[in-house]
Amino acid sequence: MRHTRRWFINRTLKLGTAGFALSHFSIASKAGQRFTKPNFIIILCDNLGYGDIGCFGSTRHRTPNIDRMAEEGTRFTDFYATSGVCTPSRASLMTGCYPRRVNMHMAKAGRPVLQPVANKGLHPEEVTIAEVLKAQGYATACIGKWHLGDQLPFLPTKQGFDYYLGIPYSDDMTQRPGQNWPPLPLMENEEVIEAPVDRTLLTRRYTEAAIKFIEANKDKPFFIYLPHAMPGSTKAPFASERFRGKSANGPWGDSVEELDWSTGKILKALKELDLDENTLVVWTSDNGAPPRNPPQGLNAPLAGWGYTCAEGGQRVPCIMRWPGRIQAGATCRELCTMMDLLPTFARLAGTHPPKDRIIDGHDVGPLMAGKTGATSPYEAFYYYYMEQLQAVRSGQWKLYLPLEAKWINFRGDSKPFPAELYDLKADISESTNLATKHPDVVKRLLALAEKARKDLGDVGRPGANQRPAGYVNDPTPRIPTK
Ligand SMILES: [Ca+2]
Repeated sequence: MRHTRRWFINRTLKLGTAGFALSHFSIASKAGQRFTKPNFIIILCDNLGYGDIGCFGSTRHRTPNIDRMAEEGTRFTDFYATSGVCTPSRASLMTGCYPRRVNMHMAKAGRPVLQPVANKGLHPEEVTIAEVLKAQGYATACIGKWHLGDQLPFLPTKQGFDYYLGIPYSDDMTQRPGQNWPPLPLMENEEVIEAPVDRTLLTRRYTEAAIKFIEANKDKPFFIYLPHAMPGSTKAPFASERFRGKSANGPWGDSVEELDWSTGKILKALKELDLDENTLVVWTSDNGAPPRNPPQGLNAPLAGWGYTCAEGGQRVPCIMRWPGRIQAGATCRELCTMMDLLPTFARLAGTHPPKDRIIDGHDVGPLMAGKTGATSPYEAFYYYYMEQLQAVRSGQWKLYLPLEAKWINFRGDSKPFPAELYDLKADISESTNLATKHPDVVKRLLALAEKARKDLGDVGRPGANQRPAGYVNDPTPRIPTK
């Protein structure tokens, strides 16, 4: 693994400006309207489970706005986050790469995600979705939870975002004894504007900021990345007074219902500003609902919990809506992932992903457009738990790899684990192990796993094509400057 203590500001973006054929979507506009590039909005919830919203089967949470979004768009039932935890997952979404590719698969030994004042962050030379789009003339905003480094060289403003508002890491990382963590900082661009921030107002404030950004940029292409803090990692998620105590599922349900309100407000703003038909909205989650006793979030019908390589940990609800371009009321059951957003958005914006490095994601335009016969671009999808490759999916089959020492927690404790093979098309809940019945399939998936080990690495084994994360020598806390 190549580590570097230096990062270089002189960035050579080999993005080019050549116009790409918009083969899957025609952007022909209404008579009288000028040709414009589409706007993009990614609404990313934190730890929201597969079964936490109505259109994915929840009967506990009232999510009429998200459900309407699904009726007006396409549901993706086999959409994956690349990790069961925040930092690696977000690194993938931003770069279109597996977490191990960009060395963001863990913070350090025993730590899956970055903590405040960490010396590590997404390497400034990595090219984010925001940078790809900014080069195409987009106004770009990140509003919410960043979690890819809280040091100045790693902030959203250094990764292609014109505007940032949010907490740079998890909102459960509040000041605590024995840590040099500052009071929970709400940042605007590179300044702390409030600390500790009132967490009950986060969803509302983020929503208002997103709408303000839409209004301010309605006449030019924009990209908003809206990684909400909720429901998140606190034992009792936060909601504003209007939603607090109102759901049938405690604080978790309250926060989900406020996220639904937020989604409705944003879609309404697009409609009122006549931007509906020129805006692609993607709604998803960074990983599955974590284990709680008693349970709060729900991943059903998927098995397992967030923070793991179970389907419940990494398969997340996803809805994409773009009236006239994405089929209304449709369901896509092909495997695709959060890594696909960068290549797909790049093409839709008339460009392409960086060509000087490996990008793992694919252009899934044909799936989004509901093209007849369009299939998943993935030969295999790899599930990593921190450093360890634990499972592989190819087509309908998911193999949990046989491991002499399978990591079972973040401390690196392990136990031997035999191969488990599931047919996800017939058995979404991973209930019947078919490993002994289909040795041929096991063999094929083991070979695919070996390909990943060579390329991306595994425990104690660097991959041939990993890239370094960024590091600083003297990390400082984010505190108010005045
Ligand atoms: Ca998360």
